[in-house]
Amino acid sequence: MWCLLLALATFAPAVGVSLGASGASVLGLASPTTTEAPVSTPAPRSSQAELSAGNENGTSEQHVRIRVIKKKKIIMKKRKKLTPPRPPVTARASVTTSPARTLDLPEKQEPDCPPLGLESLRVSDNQLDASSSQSFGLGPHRGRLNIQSGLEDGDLFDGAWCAEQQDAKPWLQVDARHPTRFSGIITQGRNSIWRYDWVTSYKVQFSNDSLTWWGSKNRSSGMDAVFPANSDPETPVLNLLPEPQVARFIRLLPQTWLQGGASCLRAEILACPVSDPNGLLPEVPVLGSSDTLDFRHHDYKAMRKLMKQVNEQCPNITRVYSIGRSHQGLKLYVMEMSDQPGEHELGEPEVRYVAGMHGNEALGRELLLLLMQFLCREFLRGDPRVTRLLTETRIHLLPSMNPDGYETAFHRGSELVGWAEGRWNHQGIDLNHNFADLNTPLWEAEDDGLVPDSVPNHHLPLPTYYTLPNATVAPETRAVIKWMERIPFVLSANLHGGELVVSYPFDMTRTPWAARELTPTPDEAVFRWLSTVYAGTNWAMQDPDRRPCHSQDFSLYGNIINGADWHTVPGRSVSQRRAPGGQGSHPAPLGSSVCGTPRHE
Ligand SMILES: *[C@@H]1O[C@H](CO)[C@@H](O)[C@H](O)[C@H]1NC(C)=O
Ligand SMILES: *[C@@H]1O[C@H](CO)[C@@H](O)[C@H](O)[C@H]1NC(C)=O
Ligand SMILES: *[C@@H]1O[C@H](CO)[C@@H](O)[C@H](O)[C@H]1NC(C)=O
Ligand SMILES: *[C@@H]1O[C@H](CO)[C@@H](O)[C@H](O)[C@H]1NC(C)=O
Ligand SMILES: CC(=O)N[C@H]1CO[C@H](CO)[C@@H](O)[C@@H]1O
Ligand SMILES: [Zn+2]
Repeated sequence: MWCLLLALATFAPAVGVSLGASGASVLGLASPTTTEAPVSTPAPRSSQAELSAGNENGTSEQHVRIRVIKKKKIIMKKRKKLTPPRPPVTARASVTTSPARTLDLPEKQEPDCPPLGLESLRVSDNQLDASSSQSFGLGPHRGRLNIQSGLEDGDLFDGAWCAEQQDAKPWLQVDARHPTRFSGIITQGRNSIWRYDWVTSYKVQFSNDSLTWWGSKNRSSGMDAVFPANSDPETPVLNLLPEPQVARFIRLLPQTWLQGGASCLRAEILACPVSDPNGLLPEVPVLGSSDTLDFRHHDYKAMRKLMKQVNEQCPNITRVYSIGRSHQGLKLYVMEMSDQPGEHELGEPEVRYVAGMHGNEALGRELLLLLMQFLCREFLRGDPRVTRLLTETRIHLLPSMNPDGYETAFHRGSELVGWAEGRWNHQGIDLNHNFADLNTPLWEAEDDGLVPDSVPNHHLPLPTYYTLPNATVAPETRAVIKWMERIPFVLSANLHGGELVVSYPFDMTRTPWAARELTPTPDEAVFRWLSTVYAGTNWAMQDPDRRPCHSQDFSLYGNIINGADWHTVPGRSVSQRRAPGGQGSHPAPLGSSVCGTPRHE
């Protein structure tokens, strides 16, 4: 499932209009509704490790900022059962203080076959079948790893396949359509704000004709294998089959489930294509892309190497520099692309793209790596449009603002990482909410009639609390702020995972605590135009058949939205857009991403 999410924010042109202000991040004002930007949240998934860490310590509030993407009431309906009492919301509420995770990563589980594509939708709805379903919204087509519920339970977009309560022998079936070597199964429980449902054990059966079935046997006992499944709604649990089986159909047969709950699950099947010697079935379509672009995922070393290569290929228009280090000491590399690398030329607008502030959101990072390769290649080819872009602007690409988080998520693998692991920086801080709130002081000054005579409406200084040495500001955030102070950016974009939409400022509602409210900047028209240009030329956004990430259909509004009208986020990355104390820039987050972390797609 592909959810491109763009948050686009811009700045006031350095000259002229000042755009009102900036994204703001209230390092502290996090109201319960604002724990997460809907934008950037791939999915409310939580990993077991984190939940248990929290339970031990009673300090896991940060990990339970789960219910992103949704509205206020939802967030307030936190799952008490799993959540230790949450400390009162204080100035630090927006900061997550997870028990410091080290980069000693659990062994990477290397399933031998790739996902069949329940999550990615390569497996279509009509390949999924079930013994029964509680409702259409809980049908077999919803039994896909990482799928999320809509706002309400009971609508068409529920968060799992659920068998009817009275179904004594429930099963979920996948028709791979071709002989396939099944090697493993990954399951999750039901994604819901209101209910707990998950399967605690299941059996697996196979068939070539959907009539005759055989089971996966336990090698030691010779009996049907019973696989241990989930113990919370979100953590993906992988079971490799004792013996991979070649068949066309596979069924998961829940044996036990959470008491008081129903047989609900979301799954991914690991499967390798096999050739069909009899040629009775249509050829297995070749996976992958015919595009010559390099679609691998790049970990830190590979990313650094690729940036170096681009620099070597296009020395005249590129420069690689670092704006600082992550908490764990990884450099935050930027690729600068312009005709005079290293120089600010008068009148040449400075633009920046930032990806990967949520470390586990992989797509933005890959898109920026592709963009730098594209600009280099097209420049060498003499493409006039690219040449003009490089001559008349100075572009800065930061593919990974949270490299520590990425490494964590990358090593775990996309199917098993869950939504939380690697999302925050190593200290547990959500970089997307870690910037200073510049909106509030500006709006207060406006209300007092002080703008623009006594208080400027751009180049706002950082609030004092934010500049104290003990302020909870991540090293990654500090690095980006310094960067913004050093370079007079006029436009910026952040790429996120989550929804497929361009979101533009403001991101914070002017009415305190309002969950959503149209909050335009003075440059509303410019932002709408920029966002529309992006959305209008984005192939995935223009695809009429695309499936929404959640239930909200942004295509009704041209795939763009005012951030605050979507979901207020004080202290969202959008705040980045505001160069604190810096140039009159309104950085714009431009997000792109996926409902999950793409790996095999
Ligand atoms: C297989 O059998 C062994 C011994 O009876 C048991 O411990 C194990 O849990 C079984 N595994 C599965 C997947 O059924
Ligand atoms: C199912 O089909 C596969 C591939 O055609 C074949 O190798 C396998 O033996 C069949 N299994 C059964 C039980 O018929
Ligand atoms: C870089 O610039 C130099 C000097 O202008 C020129 O000779 C060279 O061909 C350029 N190289 C590339 C790869 O454009
Ligand atoms: C941070 O330092 C300031 C002044 O040094 C102090 O007043 C404030 O209480 C400190 N804040 C925290 C959260 O420790
Ligand atoms: C307050 C508390 O219980 N802190 C504990 C949190 O967990 C770490 C690691 O398990 C312990 O070292 C702390 O003492
Ligand atoms: Zn994000």
